[in-house]
Amino acid sequence: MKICFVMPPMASGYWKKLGKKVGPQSEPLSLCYIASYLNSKGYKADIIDCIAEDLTEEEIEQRLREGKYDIVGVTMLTLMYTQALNVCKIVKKINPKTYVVIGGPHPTIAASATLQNEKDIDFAVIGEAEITFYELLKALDGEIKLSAVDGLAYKTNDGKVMLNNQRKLIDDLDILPMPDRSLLKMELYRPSVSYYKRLPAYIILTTRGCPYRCTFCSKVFDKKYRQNSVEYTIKEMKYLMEEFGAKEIVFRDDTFTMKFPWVTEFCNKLIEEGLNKKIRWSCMTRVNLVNLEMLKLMKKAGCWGIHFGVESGNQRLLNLIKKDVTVQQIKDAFKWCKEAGVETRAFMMLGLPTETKEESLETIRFAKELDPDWAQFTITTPYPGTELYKQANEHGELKSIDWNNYQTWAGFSENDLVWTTNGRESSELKALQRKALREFYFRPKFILKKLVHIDNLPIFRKYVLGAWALLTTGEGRAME
Ligand code: B12
Repeated sequence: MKICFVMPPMASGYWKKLGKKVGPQSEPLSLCYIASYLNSKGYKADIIDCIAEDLTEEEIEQRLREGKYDIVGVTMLTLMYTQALNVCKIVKKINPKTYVVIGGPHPTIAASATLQNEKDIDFAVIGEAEITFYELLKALDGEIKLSAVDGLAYKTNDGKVMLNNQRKLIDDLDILPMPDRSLLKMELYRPSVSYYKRLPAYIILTTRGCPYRCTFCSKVFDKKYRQNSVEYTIKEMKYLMEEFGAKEIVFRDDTFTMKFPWVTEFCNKLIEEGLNKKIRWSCMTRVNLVNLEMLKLMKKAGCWGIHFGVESGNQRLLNLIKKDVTVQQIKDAFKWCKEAGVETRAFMMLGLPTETKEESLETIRFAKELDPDWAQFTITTPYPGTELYKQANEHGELKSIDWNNYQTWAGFSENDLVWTTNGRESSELKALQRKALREFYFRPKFILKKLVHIDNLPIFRKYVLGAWALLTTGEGRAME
């Protein structure tokens, strides 16, 4: 069976405009994991990344036609719904007999509705897909029954949607083969401008699942936290260095430092093997999952930056979104990072449920007071399947279920917000997002700090690019 996985083209709005200038070209590791697993079982799966390759609809059709695939899998984030569906339509136009499978965050929470509404989709995989997809192939070959494939949703001949049993989570992530990046055109990928110091910089994911309960987060992998072994992770780093010349790794895990013993072992291994001198890295975690001692060790092991989901500086709002951290914990984490010499990024949210305009301004002031090296201000967007989505009409009004508009960067697009909390206007929050970014980044203190640390031309170039994008990208402006 000839298999192809497709990352659909970029959604409209921010990701196509501001994102194209300074945003990431991110390796589709989800597809790489599944394809590598299938290939290790003797199948032949390709990947087409329409975002990185910047493919037009005609080019996508041509590539799919040439491949003569029997089954095509398409990733679906909520924001990419229409783009993903377009790919499914193209597949069916070329050959109605080709099976179309969707997977990823959106089908994971809305498998039945999506299958019911869209005639060009045959199967939806819910959650982790490596084993489910493999068993689906066996079912299509007649070896097992479709109804026996856990984690699968499908349509029967009479159009009824069937939802099979839930798939058991993979306990030991090391059983999965390392994502085979040779399936991708690796020269096309780079993180967004503020996420790296040196290129090539590539992403690795070491974990799945998160036990925390933030109301805005789309849970793809359930609560159970699982992590690759230190050995597996270091092998993956070495592979990226040797095969693709990686100078830097961006760990994209939501909570990289959940297990202190893991972090200690990982850092000690990097130092022991002298890898801390050869490769630098950054990661993402929560403020309650770091301490000064650990940060100093991480710095020694080559970690240059940590990104924290701060969201707000207001304790009432932090409690309301079930962030389970205190304002003091936030302040401590940023202070310790400074002490350890680790750069920081604060992810902030504007327009949280019940947030007043004064509280939004407080969030911007708090970000400046924390004084991280980078700050990101996104607009609260209730994604389907989240607790926030369920509460949306209690604290405000959900104005659209056009998934194209579910943009956290709406301040940089023409669309109105899909949701605002009671008493707040879309236009006010969009303007606030632009104000927050400009106020944060165009402070003399910030500019001076960055200028002092410029030690090579590419770094200078990326700062200019970032500043230019902020100045020239905004609502109503023409953005090529
Ligand atoms: C890296 C990342 C990004 C990267 C790259 C995304 C990409 N192209 O893969 C960047 C920075 C570009 C990004 C951007 C955004 N992201 Co993002 N991102 C992630 C992150 C941290 C990791 C994704 C990942 O690689 N996971 C590892 C792989 C193995 O897991 P996976 O992707 O879920 O894939 C597994 C299954 O879902 C499934 N699967 C996935 N695809 C497919 C396809 C088929 C055919 C099948 C069968 C199965 C399948 O099988 C995979 C293996 O088991 C996740 C959070 C997370 N921890 O997963 C958020 C996440 C995916 N992002 C999210 C969001 C909201 C966004 C943005 C909208 C954010 C914004 N601020 O605007 C944008 C949208 C960008 C766009 N293209 O339109 C949400 C998605 C919610 C939703 N309902 O769609 C997530 C889940 C975060 C969250 N918890 O809320 N993101």
